[in-house]
Amino acid sequence: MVFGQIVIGPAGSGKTTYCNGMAQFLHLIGRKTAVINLDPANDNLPYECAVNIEDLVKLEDVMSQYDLGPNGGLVFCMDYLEKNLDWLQEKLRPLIKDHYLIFDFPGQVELFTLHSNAKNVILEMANKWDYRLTAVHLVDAHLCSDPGKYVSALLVSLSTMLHLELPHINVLSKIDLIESYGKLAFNLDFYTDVQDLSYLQGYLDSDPRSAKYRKLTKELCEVVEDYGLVSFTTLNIQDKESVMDLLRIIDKSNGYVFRGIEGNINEFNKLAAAPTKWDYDRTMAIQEMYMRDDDDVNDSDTPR
Ligand SMILES: Nc1nc2c(ncn2[C@@H]2O[C@H](COP(=O)(O)OP(=O)(O)O)[C@@H](O)[C@H]2O)c(=O)[nH]1
Ligand SMILES: [Mg+2]
Repeated sequence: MVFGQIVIGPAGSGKTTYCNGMAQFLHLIGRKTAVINLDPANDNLPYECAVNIEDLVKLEDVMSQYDLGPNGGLVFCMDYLEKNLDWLQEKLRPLIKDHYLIFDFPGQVELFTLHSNAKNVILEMANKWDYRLTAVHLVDAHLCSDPGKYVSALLVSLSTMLHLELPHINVLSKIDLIESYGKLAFNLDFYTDVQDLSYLQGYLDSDPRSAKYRKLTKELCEVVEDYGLVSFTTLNIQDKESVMDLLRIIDKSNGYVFRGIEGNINEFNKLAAAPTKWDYDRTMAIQEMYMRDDDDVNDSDTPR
């Protein structure tokens, strides 16, 4: 079974840095990983990519040939990828045997809230090719420093979740820099848990510019709260603990954590109901045990 991550989020939110950091971390813990660059606007990739969309279509060529700007060019490139999915499938074929896949996607928000091309690429992988994928949606933690920007981050996160229909983790990236934007109006938990947005209202009212949009903001916050879907986890890509904590959540959401125990419904139920942190190391131990058993069986050629 193929497992992986779809890395998305606005331009500059840290996607490429994340793909590099996460791939290095996975390499350190012994998980064979391939990073696939599907963002034609990425240059100077910090990671060694196993597949690069540049080999299929180049943003510069598209922009000059069709007289498009960078945004239009990217939409074209995603359309082109959607029409050439067999190219992607062929490139991934040698990897899917034993690699965990990380996809670095473009940062144009409209690709994940509005257009269907990137979504169709992702759904083809998830539904037709049966890859188990989690969307890792990065949002720059800097947006917490301004209540208006925070509301926009909530809306983008919610729209992306509803649009993609995948297991989805929202991440406040670059959390190491959060202090550098001044003191936050609320504790960090307030921003990550998204529990009672009415407190934001009072804060927004104190700024005459945002007071003008009081009613609109209130309604938008109510939409986010009524769905009850958006919450965030935090990430400092330089910090191994932080990357590990995020990986635990991702592994549970796309089912990687249940790998190897499909046949054991009791074990499956226990793991599904347990808190993420607690069960992780135990799960890994169980998986290793099952895999060792499998190896023993295979080695001795005993019929199962
Ligand atoms: N301090 C800090 N900087 C980061 C982090 N992640 C990314 N960056 C920086 O943010 C900038 C944009 O990152 P990039 O990965 O290119 O974003 P992308 O456009 O979403 O792919 C780069 O200068 C990175 O070095 C982080 O966790 N902490
Ligand atoms: Mg990038």
